[in-house]
Amino acid sequence: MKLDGRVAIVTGAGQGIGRAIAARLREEGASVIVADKNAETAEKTAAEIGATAHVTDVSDPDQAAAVAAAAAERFGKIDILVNDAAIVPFVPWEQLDFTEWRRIMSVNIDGVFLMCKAVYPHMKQAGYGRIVNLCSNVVTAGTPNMAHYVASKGGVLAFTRSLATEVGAHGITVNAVAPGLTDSEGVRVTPHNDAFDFVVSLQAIPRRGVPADIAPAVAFLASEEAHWITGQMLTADGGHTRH
Ligand code: 4PL
Repeated sequence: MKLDGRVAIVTGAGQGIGRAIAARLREEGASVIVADKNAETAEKTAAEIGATAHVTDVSDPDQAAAVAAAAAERFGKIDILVNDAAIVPFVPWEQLDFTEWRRIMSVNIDGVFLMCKAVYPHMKQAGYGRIVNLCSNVVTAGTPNMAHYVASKGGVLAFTRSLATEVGAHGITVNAVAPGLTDSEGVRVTPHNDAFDFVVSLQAIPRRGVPADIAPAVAFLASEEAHWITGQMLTADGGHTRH
């Protein structure tokens, strides 16, 4: 299998796209740490896929450092970091205030920064690493009712390119995967759930995206064979956006 012997941390892996990614990395042979702020879903998912649960709020510097330390302690190294943890809000611009803006930024962009900082010393020392950041096709589509989320994902994309440039000499690649609207638990509880018919009508492939549609793109970028690809965004959205 592609990821035999590899050690991966997947944030936001208790449910949704993160769960599908964690399951896929396990199927490819990796040891996986399911990091999620929700202890119940983290433990349930970890038990179901044969992974290790770690309760982690990625917006907290100490907790981000702790999950990296726990992974390194248990498995001796960290080969792969998938930054999936994110909040998916639905707030029209006129209702958007600074408290809500900061709530999204603290997880969606601060969390990516903190997790990259936490794993970097381990990857640098090994001379190998694969970082995959979950972005979104909203950075291309300019999707409404989530300007703060769109800004956070634009930040993730730009950060991905810049970090890739700084760490390439250490054998570390940094890429982004951009899903479109995907039928996950996080989306289902928001009014985005009512947008599926419209979004499907824009896609080249006319059906709802599901978490398992996203995982293969992440597994590829997390593999050794993606070694010449870095600083890129791979869109996996059924052809909704083309750019
Ligand atoms: C096209 O990432 O990509 C709604 C909600 N619509 O979170 C997303 C689209 C949403 C998206 C997203």
